[in-house]
Amino acid sequence: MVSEEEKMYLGFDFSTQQLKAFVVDDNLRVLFEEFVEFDSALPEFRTQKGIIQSKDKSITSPTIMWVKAVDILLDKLQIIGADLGKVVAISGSAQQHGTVYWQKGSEAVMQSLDPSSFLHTQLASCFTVPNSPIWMDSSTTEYCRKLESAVGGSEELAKITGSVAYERFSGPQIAKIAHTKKIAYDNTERISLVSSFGASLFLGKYAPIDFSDGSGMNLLDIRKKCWNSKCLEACAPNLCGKLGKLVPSDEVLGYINPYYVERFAFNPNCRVVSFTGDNPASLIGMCLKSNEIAVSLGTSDTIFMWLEDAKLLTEGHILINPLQPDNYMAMLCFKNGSLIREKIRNSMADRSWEEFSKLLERTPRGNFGNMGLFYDEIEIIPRISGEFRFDKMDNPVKKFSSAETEIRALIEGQFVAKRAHAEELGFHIDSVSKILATGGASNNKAIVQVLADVFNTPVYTLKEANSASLGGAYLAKQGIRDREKHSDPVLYFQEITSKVSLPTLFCTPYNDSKEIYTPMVARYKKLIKTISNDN
Ligand code: ADP
Ligand code: XUL
Repeated sequence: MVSEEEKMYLGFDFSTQQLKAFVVDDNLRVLFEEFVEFDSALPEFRTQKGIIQSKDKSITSPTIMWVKAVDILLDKLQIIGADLGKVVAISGSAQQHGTVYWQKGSEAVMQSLDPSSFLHTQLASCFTVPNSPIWMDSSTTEYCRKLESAVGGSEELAKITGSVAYERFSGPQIAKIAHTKKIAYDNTERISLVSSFGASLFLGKYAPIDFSDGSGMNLLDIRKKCWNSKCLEACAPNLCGKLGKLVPSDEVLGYINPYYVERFAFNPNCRVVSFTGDNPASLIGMCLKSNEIAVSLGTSDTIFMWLEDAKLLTEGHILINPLQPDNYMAMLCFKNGSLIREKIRNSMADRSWEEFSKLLERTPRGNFGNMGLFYDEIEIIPRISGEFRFDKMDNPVKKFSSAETEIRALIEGQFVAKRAHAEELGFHIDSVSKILATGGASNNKAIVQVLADVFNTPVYTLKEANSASLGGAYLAKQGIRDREKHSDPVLYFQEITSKVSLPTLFCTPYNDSKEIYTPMVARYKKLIKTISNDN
């Protein structure tokens, strides 16, 4: 038995570029954190930023690379002194939408793992599709249209699933696999999301898909909380059996697989709680309140907020809420986040964030009217790719005159777009609004200052920028609560997070922000229409 004071909870995040883990104590204070960066720690998979882009433009990640990272990460946690025997529950998060295809018989392999050998050698032949399609892929447009027409149009699909069809969503991705890799699909016994795949590894059985991450598939009826048969049929044959059942995001799935008990000295009573998507997990890790909007600046940039009711969106997504399954969360995702910031940093600021920040701070708010929109990959909202620069008269220009103008144009353009689309989602700025920022770039004060200015709203940050893995650790504790005693999940969550440090004010908008950026948001809306028409 682990005593109350010694209890620990472990949260993972299978993100695009790395696998991360947080160990917290019973008061949810962080004790240990570790990560395995795919490109540098696992160079044999030849990923760039965790992904493989093939000639036909499809974007995948090697499934077995994620498996290999698990063994390495647990070793690293032990090396830094984490006593995994004190972990009473595990949960986690993962990049959303990506799919994993398990070969027939894989569950039996997971149940008879040999602790003296690595996980990845034993699971090497478990995946019928060795490279998992991930959220950055946008090669499934034809399957999106087919899905929408099968249910009576895009609006009807949004009514059922919370989103119109999106290329990266799992339904269209599965449809592409079923169509282009028929034998592999037929040999697939179970399809997991990256989150339920992560849970399966620890459980030693196929873990069910949870409501929140399941909402990112274009397959789940977000009101009835079950698979929609029309959507399943439109995507692939025999899909229901391959997806398995759905569970609330905080469901206890079972005990940890004995492999980890023997190999890493986990307690055999350690429980595995459902994993969920990284954005729902961030909502948990940030303890998001109703007057707050979260802006996550990771590989992708996302915006999300808590919603009591599901509303109909023509852009963006409604997901079932991970803490209270009768509530929802609204989300917008932008593909061109950190990677385009890094690209421009590398070409304009000597590969240094410090230099990038200096140049950004050297230019005035509003950038003398220069505006830029940069999409290295086809953006999700709006569906555009390319680089677009405009002078103060909205005339297109080929190049800006200096590195600092280019850098400010990039950052202002990114946040102006976010504000424009967040307003369409129903976000209103008022005197009590607050932005909570998270993700890799939320440490960068110069970037976050622009976020505060563009939204004309104070931005708070948490001590921990990795809210998705932290959310995984919180979810572990939330999951194993006594459900009779704590029947209201939200009240219980408030109780257990009462000792977590509050977000601190990081950047306050300058007085002239409204005057500068409100017109810029209007300009963005106009420019984006012109660009879309020309594309
Ligand atoms: P993910 O969880 O999607 O892997 P993270 O939230 O860990 O992503 O963020 C990773 C990104 O954070 C990197 O791609 C990097 O560009 C960005 N980043 C890290 N430090 C900084 C910084 N000081 N300024 C701006 N961006 C940063
Ligand atoms: C959300 C999305 C990304 C991924 C990767 O819809 O596609 O945020 O979850 O982080």
